[in-house]
Amino acid sequence: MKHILPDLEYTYDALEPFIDAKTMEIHHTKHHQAYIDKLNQALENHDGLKTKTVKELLENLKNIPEEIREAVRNHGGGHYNHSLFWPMLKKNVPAQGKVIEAIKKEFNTFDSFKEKFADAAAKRFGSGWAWLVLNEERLEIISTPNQDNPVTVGKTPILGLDVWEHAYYLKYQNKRPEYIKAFFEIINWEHINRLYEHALK
Ligand code: MN3
Repeated sequence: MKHILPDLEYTYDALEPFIDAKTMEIHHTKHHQAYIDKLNQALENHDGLKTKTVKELLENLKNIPEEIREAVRNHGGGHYNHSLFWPMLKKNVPAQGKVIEAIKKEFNTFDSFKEKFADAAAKRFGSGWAWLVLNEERLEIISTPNQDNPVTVGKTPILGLDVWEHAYYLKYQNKRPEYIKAFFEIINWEHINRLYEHALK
């Protein structure tokens, strides 16, 4: 089983003006595709791993043969992170549902959640991701370097933001905080709510 690029559920210009169409197209067809190609390449001589989902590979990273562990971590992580990220994005979805109630409970107010999440995203040095995760029963904000995914440390991603420069540089150049601010306008809270309810089970 080869890993393949998932289709987007929307057109490349669907997130304009918050994320431009060109960035979306390159990000999906070039960057995401490259992670998949390199993951498939790494798994080429490891038939036992070819039946595993990318999530299973990342959950069990320590059991991956050492000679391909870094490749699976980076390229498998890149594939999984982006596969999670695309459906998290949609314009004009109101912030409501069980996950919003849980966010308010954990972070006092929705604004203070936004502030903490934006802070984690802004302070991630170099390339990486900011996440809202479920850790046991509680929501938590973390960030990860490179393409590391929270499942490797036993946490369930609920919301994620790609803060690699390739995610925003064409439109925002070095202004990562402006990209982070725009992100809050395009969160598909219906989808995030489904991820949260699923994670609770
Ligand atoms: Mn990316």
